[in-house]
Amino acid sequence: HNVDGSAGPQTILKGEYLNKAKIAEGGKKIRKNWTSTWVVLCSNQLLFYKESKQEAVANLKPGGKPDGVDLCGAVIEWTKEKSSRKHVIQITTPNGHEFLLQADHFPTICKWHDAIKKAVDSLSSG
Ligand code: I3P
Repeated sequence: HNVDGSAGPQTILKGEYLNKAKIAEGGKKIRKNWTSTWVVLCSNQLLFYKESKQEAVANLKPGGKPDGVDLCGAVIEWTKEKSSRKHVIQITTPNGHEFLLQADHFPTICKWHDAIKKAVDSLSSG
């Protein structure tokens, strides 16, 4: 296990609160529900926590795993069609899960878009 208590790979971008909505699961549209989520980017996955990672790790049940998205084969793109909100990115996984991430502060979401894209690209290039 890593020093932070997770067994996962290394952290690329440390936690920050972003607005998150899951809009499809397994290719099926689901009702959109925006929530503020503490997001952490690792080399191969994006992790979602309800509270800061420090609290989340403290509250995690033994053997429990945080909610997350596997970035292998994922597609990340800016979208203006999927929301009336500004500054929205969409992450689509090969198994048909679709997530939206949004921040009011444009540089914030830009930073996450670029970092996630980089992580996805480096996974596909081996
Ligand atoms: C949804 C809610 C979302 C909105 C969504 C609505 O209504 O207002 O905030 O998404 O629009 O359907 P409800 O709470 O009744 O489910 P945005 O904020 O991203 O626009 P949508 O159906 O056009 O996705």
